[in-house]
Amino acid sequence: MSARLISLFVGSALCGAFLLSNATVERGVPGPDNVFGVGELLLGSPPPPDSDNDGFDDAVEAHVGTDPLDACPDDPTDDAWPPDIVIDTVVDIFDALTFLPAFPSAEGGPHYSQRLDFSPDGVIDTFDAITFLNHFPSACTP
Ligand SMILES: [Ca+2]
Ligand SMILES: [Ca+2]
Ligand SMILES: [Ca+2]
Repeated sequence: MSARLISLFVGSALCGAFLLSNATVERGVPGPDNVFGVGELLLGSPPPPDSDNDGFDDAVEAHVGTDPLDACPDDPTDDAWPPDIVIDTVVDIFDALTFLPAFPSAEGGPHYSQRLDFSPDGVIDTFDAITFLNHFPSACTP
């Protein structure tokens, strides 16, 4: 088998694996002879919108209460970037010290804060901590 054939085979196998894991085949409506003539291949679902491109979906920002159209605060009252809990354009030890008392906690509990529930599910757990740590330390420019 030539290198070109091997390359073609591997490429086809990878493409097949991708299609099996991501594709949906919509066959459409069968015709009068019960044969599907036209179909549509859908490759996965599009990512949820992140209008300000700050790494947090609009839905997440709506949940935590930050501005989904602003990636970085302009002043200390402009809550725009989810991990910047103490609003000052940097994610640093002060943000971490604000996050930690809420970890772990659940909605209804004394330490829970929806502002810190970065993976919106009513609990502040490892997933929220990982999301915060993915941005610690970092900074943004208004
Ligand atoms: Ca966003
Ligand atoms: Ca901060
Ligand atoms: Ca959560």
